[in-house]
Amino acid sequence: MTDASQNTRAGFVAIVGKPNVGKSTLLNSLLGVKIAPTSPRPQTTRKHIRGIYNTDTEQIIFVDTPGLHKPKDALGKYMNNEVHTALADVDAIIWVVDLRHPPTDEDQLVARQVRELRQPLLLVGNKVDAAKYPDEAFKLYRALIESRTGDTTEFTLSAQNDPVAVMDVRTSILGLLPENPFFFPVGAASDQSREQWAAEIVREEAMKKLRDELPYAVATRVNSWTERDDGLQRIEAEIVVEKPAHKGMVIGAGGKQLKEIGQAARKQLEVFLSRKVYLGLQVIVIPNWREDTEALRELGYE
Ligand SMILES: Nc1nc2c(ncn2[C@@H]2O[C@H](COP(=O)(O)OP(=O)(O)OP(=O)(O)O)[C@@H](O)[C@H]2O)c(=O)[nH]1
Ligand SMILES: [Mg+2]
Repeated sequence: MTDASQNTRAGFVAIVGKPNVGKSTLLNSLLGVKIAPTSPRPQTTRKHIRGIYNTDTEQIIFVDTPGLHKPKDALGKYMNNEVHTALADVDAIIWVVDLRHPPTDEDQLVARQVRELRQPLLLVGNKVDAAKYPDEAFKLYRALIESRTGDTTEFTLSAQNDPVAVMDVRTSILGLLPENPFFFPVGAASDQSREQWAAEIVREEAMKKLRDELPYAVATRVNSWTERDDGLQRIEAEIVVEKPAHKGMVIGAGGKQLKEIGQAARKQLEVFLSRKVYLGLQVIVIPNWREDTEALRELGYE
């Protein structure tokens, strides 16, 4: 064979599930690098993120998606739409479920979607480390897709601290890849820009620190990123809130909370970039941005 592409296999794999089951944690573990934000709050992921895994002859493009849920606003509708788009045209699907609990309505919502798809399915029972009755829970999830005709492979694992089991998932996917040329250049772990990635790290830290409804009212973006001669990365970012009253709540008394968010985000950025980072943070108001399609677009949700 003279055409190198004939020796390669490559394909897309969507990671779906209800909010907070550990989809993004699993993606990061599958790749061995952190590209997606994770947090204890549901609906952390807002738009699909592609993560790319390469061997010499194989390429898996994982597509992490927002948790499927009943949407309350334009942002929620956008998030669910991201899931449907990601499911079109994939070679395999990973459905992540939380083994600590039996299925809920939101799991049913996901099950209804994956039941209809013919591609191979990997049913991943996650958080086994914290589950009391993992086998019983798994049976209930399995029952939701009994009527499926496509192949299903089952895994029970902890996405957070079970690298061997995560590797089994990856190996299983490598066996499913169709013959294809690589879709992305070798070397990049994600197709996000460094600005998008950094903005997500800031949002992750804001979501972890803020309380009540506020984490959901926050968006982030990076406006500039420059490198100084001595290697320092200078990143200017904005935290966007939807009401003037939220501004002070994010900043906190004496600016304490904003400072904590900034410090935590800077630490993460420095670890992953292996560079010193200066992170400038501003808080701005875009009124009701979650309901405003124009603002959503401006914030990268398009
Ligand atoms: N105990 C335990 N916790 C986990 C495991 N995997 C993920 N988590 C935790 O579950 C929470 C949600 O994880 P995420 O990866 O953000 O979940 P997600 O499914 O991407 O959530 P959304 O993006 O909101 O839909 C975080 O606090 C994780 O640390 C696991 O294997 N065991
Ligand atoms: Mg996520």
